[in-house]
Amino acid sequence: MFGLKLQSAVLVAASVLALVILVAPWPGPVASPGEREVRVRARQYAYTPGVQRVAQGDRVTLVLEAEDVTHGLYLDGYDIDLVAVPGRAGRATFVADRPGRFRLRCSKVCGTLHPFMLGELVVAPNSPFWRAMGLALLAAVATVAFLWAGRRDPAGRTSA
Ligand SMILES: [Cu+2]
Repeated sequence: MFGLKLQSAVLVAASVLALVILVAPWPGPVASPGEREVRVRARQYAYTPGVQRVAQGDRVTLVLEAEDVTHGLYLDGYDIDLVAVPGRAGRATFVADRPGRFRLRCSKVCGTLHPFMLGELVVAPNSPFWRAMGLALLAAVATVAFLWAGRRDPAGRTSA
């Protein structure tokens, strides 16, 4: 009887924890991977916005718009190079499969301060991946706890 109660308690606790892992708000800028269009406006000598955020796994279309002169955008880590002329945007699509912070820099000489024309792309770790890892870990711990609770049953009774 005691074992049964303990096993039920383990089951209830595991279910509650699983629910928490599944629905708890993810602390990050974006919730889940998907299609994402990232627009960057370029003018001497800055990108707007200066920092872009996507989620790991996102299929990102990077669009570069030049507002004054011809600008480029080289994305470190992903080896993407775009060129935009005023009125004609440059674009490239890629899968943001690596998390981290990646530097953007202008790849077309656009004036005296061209070397300082920088930006950043932040690829946030994928939340479904970490939720799945959390669930897998919970399942392992709950299984061990459930079996342990069953062994404590004085009557040797186990329930599945
Ligand atoms: Cu430039």
